[in-house]
Amino acid sequence: MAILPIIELPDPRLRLVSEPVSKIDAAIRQLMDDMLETMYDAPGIGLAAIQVAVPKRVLVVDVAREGEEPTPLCVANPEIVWASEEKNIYQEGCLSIPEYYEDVERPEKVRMRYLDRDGKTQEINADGLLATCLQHEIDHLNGVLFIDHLSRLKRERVQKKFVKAARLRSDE
Ligand code: GNR
Ligand code: NI
Repeated sequence: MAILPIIELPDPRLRLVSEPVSKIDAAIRQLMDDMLETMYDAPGIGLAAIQVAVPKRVLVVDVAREGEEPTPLCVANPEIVWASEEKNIYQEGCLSIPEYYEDVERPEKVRMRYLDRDGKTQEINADGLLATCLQHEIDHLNGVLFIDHLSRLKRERVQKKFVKAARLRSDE
């Protein structure tokens, strides 16, 4: 297992559309394990492969709270097969946009089809924080960030702040 570096805004790779996985082999399982370790270390409740610079349709989540039994979920090639009309608002954050949090509205419940760590097709119903987190991660696989769900003013303000921070780092 390994902790991988997490890429951050304004890294253009965050805008890539990730490629489906053709089969779950040892390398994909290794990637999933490394992503879980990276996510727990951060700490975060979800991580998409592109956040560790791998443009494959792979994500991991665990929304169990501290002190609770861990509930890791490893996902490849996810598809939302149903989303509720009812919406939910959660304050979201992203490991690729550190220390920025905003409310985002998304469907409250979703049904997701995916390949598990053994390459078996699965479907799960998710609601609450898990539903929000899965939608946030699937957005990453499509090059979409949670700030894309905010007003243009807010999005551009955050983007500029991170461009400036990157410039200051490279000027050192
Ligand atoms: O750790 C994370 N917390 C979070 C909180 C609300 C909604 C979504 C998330 S996902 C985020 C980790 C991350 O950036 N995943 O891509
Ligand atoms: Ni994120």
